[in-house]
Amino acid sequence: MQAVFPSRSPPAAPGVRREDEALLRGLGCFVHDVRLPDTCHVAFVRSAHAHALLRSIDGAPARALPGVLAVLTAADLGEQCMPAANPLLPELAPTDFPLLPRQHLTYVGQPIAMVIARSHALACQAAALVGLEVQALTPELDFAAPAQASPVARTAHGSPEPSQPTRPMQLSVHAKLQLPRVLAVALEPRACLARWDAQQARLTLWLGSQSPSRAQADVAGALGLPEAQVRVICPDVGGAFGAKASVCPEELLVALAARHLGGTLRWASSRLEDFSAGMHGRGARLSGTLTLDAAGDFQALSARLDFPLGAWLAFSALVPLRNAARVLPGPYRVARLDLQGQASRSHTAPVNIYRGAGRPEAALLMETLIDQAARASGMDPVALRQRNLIRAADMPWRSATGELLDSGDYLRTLERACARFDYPAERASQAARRAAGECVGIGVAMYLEPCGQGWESARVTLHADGRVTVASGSPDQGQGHASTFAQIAATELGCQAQAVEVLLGDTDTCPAGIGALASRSTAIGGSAIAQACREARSRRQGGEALPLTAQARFTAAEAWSHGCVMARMAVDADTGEPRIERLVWVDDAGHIINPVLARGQLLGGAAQGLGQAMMERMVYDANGQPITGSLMDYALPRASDMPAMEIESLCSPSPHNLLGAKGVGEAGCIGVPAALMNAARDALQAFGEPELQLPLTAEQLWRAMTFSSNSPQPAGKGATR
Ligand code: SMO
Repeated sequence: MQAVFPSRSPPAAPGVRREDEALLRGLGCFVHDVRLPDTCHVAFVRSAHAHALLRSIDGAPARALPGVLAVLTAADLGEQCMPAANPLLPELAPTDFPLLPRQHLTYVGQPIAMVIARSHALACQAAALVGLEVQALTPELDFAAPAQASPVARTAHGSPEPSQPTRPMQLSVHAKLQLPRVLAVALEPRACLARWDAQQARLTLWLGSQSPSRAQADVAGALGLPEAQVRVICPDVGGAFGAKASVCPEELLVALAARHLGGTLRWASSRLEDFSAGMHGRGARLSGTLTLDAAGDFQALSARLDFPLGAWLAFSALVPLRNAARVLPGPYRVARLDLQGQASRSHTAPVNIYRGAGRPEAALLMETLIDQAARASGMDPVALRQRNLIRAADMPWRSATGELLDSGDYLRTLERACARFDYPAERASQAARRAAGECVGIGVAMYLEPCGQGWESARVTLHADGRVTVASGSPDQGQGHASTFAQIAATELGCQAQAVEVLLGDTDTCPAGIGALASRSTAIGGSAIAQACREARSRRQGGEALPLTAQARFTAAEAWSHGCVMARMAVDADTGEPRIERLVWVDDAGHIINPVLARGQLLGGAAQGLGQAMMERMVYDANGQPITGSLMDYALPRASDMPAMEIESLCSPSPHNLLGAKGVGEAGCIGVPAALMNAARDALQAFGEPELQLPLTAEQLWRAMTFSSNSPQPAGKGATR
């Protein structure tokens, strides 16, 4: 396969996104904007208990309200279960989860019944009138310790016994990390609109989704219909980030109820519903031990990865555990590896993929361990990394977990970041500020961003009048795919991008696809477009009459982006208030098609990564009640929280796809939190090796300084950590 880059790609006109004008002028079409006649509205009656037995449901008072059409329960809609999780791990226990419960309530926010009314307000009002008789039970929660229930899935990676005797170990460091649960707060909460056409026995579902083909299969499965009898349309989607990758019970219920009632139904999640019953992210507990020999070479990494997944498993729920286990030990050579991971269920909202999906966990654990090892051994953290990075000459590299890293010069990236950051000068200035009593830390993190496996498809039509239509299975949720895809097609066909119309997010007009996930849209989806264009072009050159249509399905071996983040953080010695003073970031995403869009992805990922590192946290109380239920309780970063970032892109083209492209969407969530964690730990070095966790709140940093054994003040009596 011949890779073509970068000479064939014209420079992108700066700032040109064909999506922007409509979106910025309020002319976009989101699910909310789709208007159909005779639409009725759905509100869900939800569990107030994390664990309870449902004794009875009394829908009569709600039904009595004028304008209420129905109150539907499991007795009306049947015993449908959620589609099974993608069986990505070998030991997957079956976990049937009913769309509506007959008896068992297993998380706060679980839908119990649905009320359908003429208006949204009326549906909500009636839902509050539905009488529930329940018997509360003790919930099993998973915040402090692994859930008691047996794991639903496991994974393990180990190295064979080394052929040569291992060198004497010099030093072992150990880290325990507890990632907070967070929410992928999209601008647009979940929403869907379902229309049942009784004559054609066909359902059309407008849905905010990253994977229309997956949603089509899941909805068809729930309805017991052939896939062709379900059309999924994803109009403009206001952000997804993994949380809109898999269907939720509410969406399948709206589809079932539309058929049950023979009409058109709309459901729009409130922000509170997204917080309490939407799909959460992260929340893993990680522990690891890194062992070095006297020279500083990484001899062994052992790690335990514990991923609590909540009450039911979304289709992609096992992806984070699988990714964390396969991405470790990151871009480093480690002589021996022992990784054990498990996923478990508990009485909380479900946890699914969220931007990075296991990659951030792998980077956080490995990079924390490396900085600890540097402090314990007295080696410089950059020098320690330099020593252990996989060499460019060894690419492609088969990792200890069996992954094939395609390309990349990790040493060059680290060196470039050091030069850009002016690392020696930064260390000198840190020493001077420390001598003057300031707490200042420098954090380094390197990361890998594997960019998706499998296939994507495309269809390209050349019209007689010179226009081109491109249809892709990889939809858009704000990334600007139409701009990028038009640019790819224009480059391949030698036409103007303006002549290229792009169709996305409609199972009737687009070919099937895996979807916009795992940083894969450009590398795999874009390559499918390039392949279809090449076929169309050669058929045209062969004299075939127009219009002509070429289809392609492109299957790629995985591309691996990587990068390095360096951050300087000051911590106020009196209040613990952290301030990110500087952030330098070198990312290598291979051949970049559209630098403006790629930079947007990097910045957006960094904002979400910074939020997770510094402030975001879903909190449950001891009864399993979520107590962060709004944006008043849950801290999202604002523009003023973002430091100035210096971003540089390097290019190690991937040999695994037609464009030399890699992914870019998740990098910010992967590298930034790890660098900020290391900067905070470095800032607090004078206080020993405090066990910091994300988010790095002022309170936590203050406690670490105030109650550490190295603290100048005596530790307070009530010290809790
Ligand atoms: S977490 Mo992504 O949408 O694969």
